[in-house]
Amino acid sequence: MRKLLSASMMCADLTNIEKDVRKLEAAGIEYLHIDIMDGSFVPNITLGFDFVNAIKAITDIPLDVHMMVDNPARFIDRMKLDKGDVICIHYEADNDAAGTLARIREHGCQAGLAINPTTPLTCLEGFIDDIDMALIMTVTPGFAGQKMFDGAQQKVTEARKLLSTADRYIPIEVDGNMSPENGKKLSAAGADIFVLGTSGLFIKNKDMTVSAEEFRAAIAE
Ligand code: S6P
Ligand code: MG
Repeated sequence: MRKLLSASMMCADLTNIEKDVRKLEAAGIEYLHIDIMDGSFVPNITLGFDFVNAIKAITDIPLDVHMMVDNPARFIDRMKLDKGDVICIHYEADNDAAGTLARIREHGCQAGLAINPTTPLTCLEGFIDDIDMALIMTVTPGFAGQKMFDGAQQKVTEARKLLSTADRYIPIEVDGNMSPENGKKLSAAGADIFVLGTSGLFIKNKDMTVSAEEFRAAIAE
């Protein structure tokens, strides 16, 4: 499939979010990635459901909501989303991930399942029929500005192999330290959607359109 870019909104200018949304539209960014944390599953708290709904109301770019919260099912209905949007939950945060993924689909969205760097890929095996996207975390979730873990490329290669057993194409999203260099390696390994934060898009004194073009050029090589 065509490679897609997803902008990590926790790295945007929160004092002038609409201005950044318009810049991301101009840059042709395909998804807006919204990190929701609960201070329990991860040791941080970032954006919330009001932010999701506010962004949804001002743009047509599809949303890619990354829920880093324990028991995410209780919050699905809080977001006004549609069929182009993705809600991604963490395998590690939910004792009934299959049930929550089904609920996300009933809510009218695409369902994604995320795994942490330390979670083995075998954990995805039982969910292939339940997911529309797999999110391979390339940093420990919680904070922007970290370093990609060493085995990320190998893990994406193996994830692509595992997902090829499905009866349809399941995109792989990668999140954490997506610089053009890291994006290039993971694209070659089979990643499709790249979450761009401080390493790839929100860079001080650099135009977002230029950063996005540089990233696209790197992953096309
Ligand atoms: C981290 C979160 C991510 C970050 C993104 C930041 O918990 O899920 O989406 O916002 O990784 O990008 P970078 O380039 O600063 O690592
Ligand atoms: Mg994220």
